[in-house]
Amino acid sequence: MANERTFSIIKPDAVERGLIADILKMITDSGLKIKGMKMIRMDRPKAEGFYAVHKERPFFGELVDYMISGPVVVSCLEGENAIENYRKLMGATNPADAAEGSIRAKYGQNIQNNACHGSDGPDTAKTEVAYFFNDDELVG
Ligand code: 3AN
Repeated sequence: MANERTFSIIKPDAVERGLIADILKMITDSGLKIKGMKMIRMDRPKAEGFYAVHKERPFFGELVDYMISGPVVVSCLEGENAIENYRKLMGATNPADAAEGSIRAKYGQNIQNNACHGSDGPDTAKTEVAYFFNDDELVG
């Protein structure tokens, strides 16, 4: 599999608990390379746009409230099979179901406050990277 890019968010609950460095270490130790990274605080329209696919879900409002509740670290990650490898490293959406040693098993608190986001396929990866980064910010 050729080099691939994916998009990651270290979510507000993890930033708040001082876990940025721990999570980034797990990411880089796994072999993924950081192409671009920044700390931002999303406003409501930005978060609503990002999670637009979940608009009809009952948890949408709370999810958006949570994602704008504090700063997040967004990054573009690159590596062989990056999308699938990062999904594996994160573990299942619900930390209670996440494989031992995964980011969500270690640091997730519940199905909403689950520490991190990673793109779920090539199309979303492209869209999500472009939603947060200009080409000249992907310098790594
Ligand atoms: P993933 O982030 O593993 O791809 P998605 O895309 O199904 O999972 O969900 C997006 C985000 O919505 C999750 N990361 C989580 O924060 C939140 N979420 C998903 N399912 C629920 C749920 N049943 N209740 C509350 N929040 C949820």
